[in-house]
Amino acid sequence: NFRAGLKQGTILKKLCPPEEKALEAIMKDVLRPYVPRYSGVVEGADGEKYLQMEDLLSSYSLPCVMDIKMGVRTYLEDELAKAREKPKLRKDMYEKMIQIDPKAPTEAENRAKAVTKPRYMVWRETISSTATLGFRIEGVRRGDGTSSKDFKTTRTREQVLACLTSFLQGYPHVVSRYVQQLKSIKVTLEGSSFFKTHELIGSSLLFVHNDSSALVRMIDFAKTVPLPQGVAITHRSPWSEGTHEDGYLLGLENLIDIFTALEKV
Ligand code: 4IP
Ligand code: ADP
Ligand code: MN
Repeated sequence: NFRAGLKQGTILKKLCPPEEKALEAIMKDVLRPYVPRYSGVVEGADGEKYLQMEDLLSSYSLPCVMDIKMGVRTYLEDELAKAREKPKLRKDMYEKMIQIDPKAPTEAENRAKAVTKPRYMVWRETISSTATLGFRIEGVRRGDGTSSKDFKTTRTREQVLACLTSFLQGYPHVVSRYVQQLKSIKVTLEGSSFFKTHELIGSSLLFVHNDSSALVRMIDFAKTVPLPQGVAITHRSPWSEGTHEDGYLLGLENLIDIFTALEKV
């Protein structure tokens, strides 16, 4: 999905039209400083189209990196409607499900050896902290170069706190920088017309630090879409079908709360 950019300090991400539109709009919004600098669509050596954007790691040596997926919901309402109209059975998702919990599928799902995508996505939301805290840890890369995506069942506040403690181990000075930046992002989101008019699904906050600095940026707008005409959301209220609520601010507030608790230890 990613490759090195044509210009130094940039990367290329396979073009997806909603993400292209979102990045274009954000470049004219108050959110701009909190998103990788976007420099347009380019054609890769393979003839495919890519979004060229700032490589957030380029000025870091041995960076620690963490991807936190934001929101209480990870699939679009459109995906739900399509799955209802034309249920597509996903064997790969069934396999991923039984890897984690062999008892999770229903009898019918075991017979089909498959599940629908919304079924899998909702299950993932509830075994992780997504459904309750409005965010989940997706992956971590440590300063020694080792990485882990083994957070699928990290669900409670205490479990999240333990993962974050381990991520920040040895870098005590970065905690307050993360808290400050998360608070600035929150204030900026609350005044952003882009945020007011879009639902952000499956979008992440990327945390990057080393001995000397730390940054948080919003990434992954592949499933960030304009709200339908006449629909407004709080980004905080629980979702039910048709409301388009995403829980982004709920998650951000919980993250700020947990990072603030880490600041005090
Ligand atoms: C993945 O599940 C992630 O949710 C992906 O989101 C999602 O892609 C995949 O759907 C789904 O299988 P696991 O993390 O449990 O493996 P992301 O790309 O943000 O990581 P979408 O396209 O929905 O974001 P499929 O349909 O691509 O398999
Ligand atoms: P996908 O839509 O395939 O999930 P993402 O945009 O979420 O792709 O990016 C996947 C991973 O790539 C992130 O977790 C992060 O580690 C890395 N990444 C994404 N954007 C950037 C960026 N601008 N600079 C550096 N790393 C990035
Ligand atoms: Mn992603």
